[in-house]
Amino acid sequence: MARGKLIVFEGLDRAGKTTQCQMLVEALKKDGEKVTFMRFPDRTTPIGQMINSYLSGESEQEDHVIHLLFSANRWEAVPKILEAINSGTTVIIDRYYYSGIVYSAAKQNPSMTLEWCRHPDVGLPRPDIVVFLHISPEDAAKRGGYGTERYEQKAMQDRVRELFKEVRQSKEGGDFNVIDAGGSVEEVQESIYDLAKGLLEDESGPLRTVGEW
Ligand code: NYM
Repeated sequence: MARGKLIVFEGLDRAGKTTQCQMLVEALKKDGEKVTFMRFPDRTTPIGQMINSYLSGESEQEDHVIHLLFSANRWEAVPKILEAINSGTTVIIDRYYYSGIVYSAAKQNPSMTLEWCRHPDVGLPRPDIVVFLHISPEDAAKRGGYGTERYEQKAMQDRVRELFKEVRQSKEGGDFNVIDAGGSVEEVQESIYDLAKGLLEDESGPLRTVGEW
């Protein structure tokens, strides 16, 4: 039996990741593919609840601590991810460690470089592809401004945008497929669907792990 694939969606807030992820899951299910959906942060676990409380502003956390909690929230899901993939189910994830490193590094805490931030995630399952939904600041603004959670302010988003660029130029940058998210929901969906179908038809070697930069 062929293993399932690991597909990650990334992008800035307001890029439409969640909508597109869910549409892809539905479309692939309709085709008879075995697919499962996950998202990070997974706010349902005890660690996820601490993250949720931090993001909503109900609690404070030291910068390194919250960073490590986000990473721990991914590590606690690894057995589930591997189990699905090994049983032939494709896993589609809304945000992964790339968000983990860019949002933390965007805080500009002097000791939290991209490299430092990335370290706790080394060894995680490495996605077969990353679907990066690219949205211009103008299009993001047209989508009605940001929400009220921590990190959803313009200056932070601008830094996140720059840091995502750095990640896309890194050693694992080749995993990224940049999709213009400025079009209609249907247009964007079509490009993503084609990309995913291509991947599902591909023979793939063993699942890789996230390596050191
Ligand atoms: N976020 C997300 C992080 O700061 N670190 C992480 O590791 C992850 C996965 O959480 N603004 C941030 C990015 C978002 C926020 O995500 C909540 P969402 O997809 O809006 O629930």
